[in-house]
Amino acid sequence: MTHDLVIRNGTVATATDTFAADIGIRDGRIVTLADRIEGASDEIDASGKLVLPGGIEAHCHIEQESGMGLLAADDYRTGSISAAFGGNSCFVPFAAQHRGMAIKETVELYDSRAAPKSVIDYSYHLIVTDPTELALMKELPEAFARGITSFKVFMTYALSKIDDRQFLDILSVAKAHGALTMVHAENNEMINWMSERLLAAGHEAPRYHAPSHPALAEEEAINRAISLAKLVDAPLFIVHVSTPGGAELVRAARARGAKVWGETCPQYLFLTRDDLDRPGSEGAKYICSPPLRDAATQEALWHQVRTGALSLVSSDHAPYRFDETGKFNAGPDASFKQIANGMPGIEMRLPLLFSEGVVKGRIGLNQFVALSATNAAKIYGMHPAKGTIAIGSDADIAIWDPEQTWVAGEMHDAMDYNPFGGRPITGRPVTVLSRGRRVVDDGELIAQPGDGQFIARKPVDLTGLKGHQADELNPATNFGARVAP
Ligand code: DUC
Ligand code: ZN
Ligand code: ZN
Repeated sequence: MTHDLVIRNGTVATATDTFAADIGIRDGRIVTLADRIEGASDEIDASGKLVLPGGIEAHCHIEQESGMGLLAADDYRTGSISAAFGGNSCFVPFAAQHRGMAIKETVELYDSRAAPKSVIDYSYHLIVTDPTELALMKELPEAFARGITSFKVFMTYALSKIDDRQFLDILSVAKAHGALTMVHAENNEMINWMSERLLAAGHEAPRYHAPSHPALAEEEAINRAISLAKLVDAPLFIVHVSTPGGAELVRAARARGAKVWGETCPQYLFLTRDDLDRPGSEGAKYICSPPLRDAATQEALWHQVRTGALSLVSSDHAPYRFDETGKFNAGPDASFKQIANGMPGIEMRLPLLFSEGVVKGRIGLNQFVALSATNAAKIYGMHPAKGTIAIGSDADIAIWDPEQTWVAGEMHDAMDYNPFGGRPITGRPVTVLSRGRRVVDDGELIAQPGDGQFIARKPVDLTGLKGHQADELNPATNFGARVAP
């Protein structure tokens, strides 16, 4: 069999196995795994390297306006390049509907942003803030039909939040079509109440962002979101879980058979609220929501990751520069409530997870692969085309030098700071392929903007979903009331 490219002499790892093999690639897909593959027009020597599925970054904000209308610093060119240097061969940013905007218009806008610029494959999660009848009945099903199979909602932020009734509507539509609902789960009124009291007492500095978003606000909202999903028996994904209590709720729901998954993010594993207390206005760099917590929370979240309660570690790359175009768009003296929420991390996610997770023995290599690629591919409907190394899968591959030591500095994103800067790291992705094309080769960018393709995703896998639909929705027990999906 002829191959376009062979990766030789590497140690291959998937979410389950680690083995020595050559990988033969033809027409962008893996067609041969063998001890030794003879002859190829092109080859990469991976001696001493790890050959892993390319990372899938499933939570990032690229060329997206926040609920407040603030545009992220990275567009699809810089965002995808930074993702690739961080070991990713595919990403799934958000396509954000703002109130008054049609879903169709939203998707077309993001197509126009992504298609000409992305160097890696991409899809979108739709953010839904205006679930009109048209959106629920026609536009969300249409988006789903073209392969956008996850819809995100917010339980907080005045301009983005939906109420519980709207949440139920979206969950039911998603369930009917096989889409997955994602949620930013924090109790809006607990946050507003705390913020108002803090500000009234003159506490405006970045450090007060942490107490303004209590852990209980997250736990209450996760519990409510899971309850709403259970009422209609719909699958649910909790984004950026920052509390052990929240992770326990996810674990417990799944243990009872519900399709409820969650992720945490590098900022909750590697930073603490002490970072909000940095001198001057530096603390603004560390404002994100949910907020950074404490060292005990970090350890507890590692436990939740290691023991499988949380299925992904995603970056939540939300890049706002440390200037008036980003963090301080409300002015140089902005209070913690006005400073833009979010920090970059798309290029740091996997090196941090490898260095602090695999090298330090907190997780094994196969779990690293699961957390960085395979679980995202499965949860978001891209497996087995993406997220693994198998015959027939896309040749989305990251070749890692597991021993390279380096210090985190400037990244390839459009940012002017790296919240993880100065950290010593062991292990680095050196070559990244997307469908067999070199995106990054030996630390050099090869791909061109526009080389990435939109990936139409499959419905969420509901196999084994244990029925949680409430009795009250059962026509046999609901006294004849008609409860439409
Ligand atoms: N939620 C996110 O998912 N990202 C940035 C800010 C936020 O609140
Ligand atoms: Zn969020
Ligand atoms: Zn986010």
